[in-house]
Amino acid sequence: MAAIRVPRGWEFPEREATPEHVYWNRRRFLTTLGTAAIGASGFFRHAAAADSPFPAKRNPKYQLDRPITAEGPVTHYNNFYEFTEKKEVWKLVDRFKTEPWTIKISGRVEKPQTLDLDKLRHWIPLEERLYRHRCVEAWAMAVPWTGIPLKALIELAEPKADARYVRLVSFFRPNQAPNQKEPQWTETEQGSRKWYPWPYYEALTMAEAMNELTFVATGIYGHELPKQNGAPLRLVVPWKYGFKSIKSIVRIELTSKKPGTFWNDFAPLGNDWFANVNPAIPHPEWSQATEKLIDTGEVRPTVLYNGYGSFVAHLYEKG
Ligand SMILES: Nc1nc2c(c(=O)[nH]1)N[C@H]1C(S)=C(S)[C@@H](COP(=O)(O)O)O[C@H]1N2
Ligand SMILES: [Mo]
Repeated sequence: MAAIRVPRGWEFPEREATPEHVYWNRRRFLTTLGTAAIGASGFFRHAAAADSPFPAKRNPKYQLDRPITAEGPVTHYNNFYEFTEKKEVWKLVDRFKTEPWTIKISGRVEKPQTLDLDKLRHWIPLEERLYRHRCVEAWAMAVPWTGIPLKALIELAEPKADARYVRLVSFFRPNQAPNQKEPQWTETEQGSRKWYPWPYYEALTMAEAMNELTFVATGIYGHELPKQNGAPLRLVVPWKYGFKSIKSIVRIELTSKKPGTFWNDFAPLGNDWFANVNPAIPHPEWSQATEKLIDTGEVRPTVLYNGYGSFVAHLYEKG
């Protein structure tokens, strides 16, 4: 269902000419206007679809150590290379069709599934969680996601005993995602020129995938995910660098062998397979000791596992 379009404060054209820090500071003044606009579009959507799962109840277990990042920056400063290698993904997503959407769960499972996302949202109750989000590029934000634990999806398919990894795959639609069109070549950090191995793919160990933190989001800030944030369904693994949190998932495959991952295969230096946030391991081109909040510009020390050690450190301790 299409949302009713309400112009938002941050879409005013003068932003093009505004230096970034001034723009984001001014954006904070506009929050009131933005919230009112979202509230209105939300109201009409819900009136038309009485069974809307939004907004979902917040799960109080997951607490932040910083304010929630303003919505404008979170939805207008994105990494989504299928569309562009620049941050302004939101300008290029119009042709991307996220409805209808099905997700296949296959591989080492008793009951392979083809799930219709629209139905799924109503079968499994959604919850909201506040998570820190840290990109390998050393910027960070704090986001209210709406979704379900990945575990709930995996359990629908009944994993076999030899399932050891979970591989997740994004869409391949060159006609809808301009940066998937060939021929376009890019320079890797290692100096060789090669084309991205679309579609984007990621993987977790089974224990990581079943961890309570591992989340799949269909929403953000109390409404559906915008396309630039990975609609209609994206992974959220908050103790890992953002590239693990694969967007717009079409396939989930349980495997017994370790699958490759997009960034680790393409440019392994700085893009570790596990990619756990770690201030002590620098990227080859920059330190990971600190991170910069995208809305305020505040610089904070990076925390091991992005501060989620109490949930996940046991996964990596040698026994
Ligand atoms: N399919 C796909 N998923 C992706 C990416 C991508 O380019 N394609 N970029 C990743 C990176 S590097 C980050 S930091 C996060 C960014 O998520 P956000 O734009 O919602 O903040 O998405 C990740 N998921
Ligand atoms: Mo990232």
